[in-house]
Amino acid sequence: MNIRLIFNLFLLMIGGFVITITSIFIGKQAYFWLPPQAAAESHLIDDLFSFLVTIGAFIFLGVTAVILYSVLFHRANNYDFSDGPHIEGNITLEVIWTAIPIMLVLWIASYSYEVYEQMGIQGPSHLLHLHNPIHIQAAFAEATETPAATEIEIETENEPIELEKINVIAKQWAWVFQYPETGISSTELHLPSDRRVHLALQSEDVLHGFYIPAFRLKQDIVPGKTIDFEFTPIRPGKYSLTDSQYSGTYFATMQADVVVETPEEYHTWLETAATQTPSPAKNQAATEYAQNHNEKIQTGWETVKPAAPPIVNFSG
Ligand SMILES: [Cu+2]
Repeated sequence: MNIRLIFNLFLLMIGGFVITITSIFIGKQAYFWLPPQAAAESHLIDDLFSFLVTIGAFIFLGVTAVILYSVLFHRANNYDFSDGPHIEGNITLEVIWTAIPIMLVLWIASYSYEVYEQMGIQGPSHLLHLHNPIHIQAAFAEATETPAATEIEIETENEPIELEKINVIAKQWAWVFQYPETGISSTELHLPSDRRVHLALQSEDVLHGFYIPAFRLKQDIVPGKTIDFEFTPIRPGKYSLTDSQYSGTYFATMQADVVVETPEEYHTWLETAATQTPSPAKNQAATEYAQNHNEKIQTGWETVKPAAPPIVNFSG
């Protein structure tokens, strides 16, 4: 072994070690770049994010280190204009640089899917549809068993006993939250902490997106469909809900406050809201539309007329 080879191997080992440690450190930092973890699901997402940042940092630092090594140790001499060595191909190298990215992509995909499964945000009914219906046998399954039947039993067993049910209505441009058990409505979303919440998402007009960054949850609301959505808020506080799908002129005003409070405070809020007579809520889209239509100079460009301000018990 010559000195050069020993030096290179030593450098590779030291470099690999330093880059690995640094990448893990950067990955841990990723937790601080995001809003507070206000729902149980946010931990899963943040772990996944940290994992992706670690891999990203490792690749970035690895590539940068190789470039630096080449620049420092393999620099051509001044006035050396000759061509580099003619390399025809290297099967081993090509197999390696194809196999590693494939494995990496499969690893990221399976981990992401696992996180999605663990979140169970579509509720137990959705999980049933993911599996094979009773009539259709999977291509690889033994014909003697009906796996779907056992699947159903497991789902009902796991079903949470206490589910807080809330209807969410999205329209141009307002969010309305209905609490069917008490019959009250609100333009502010109040949620009890440490309870599994079941939302039934509906749109009255176009596509909207239910997005609460502090919960790391985002779901499109498709008109003409009721979408079941489940999660568990864990951290009392005030967060914001925004529309993640562009839905027209006053889309930017489609925001609502999300208040997570202890179950006791939540029930007090429900009781207080029930005593209030329903009245039209303040609606920025309707206000801005009226203002624009009262101005002396009219552009003549028509816009979608906002829905009337929602009539709710509680308007924040
Ligand atoms: Cu919208």
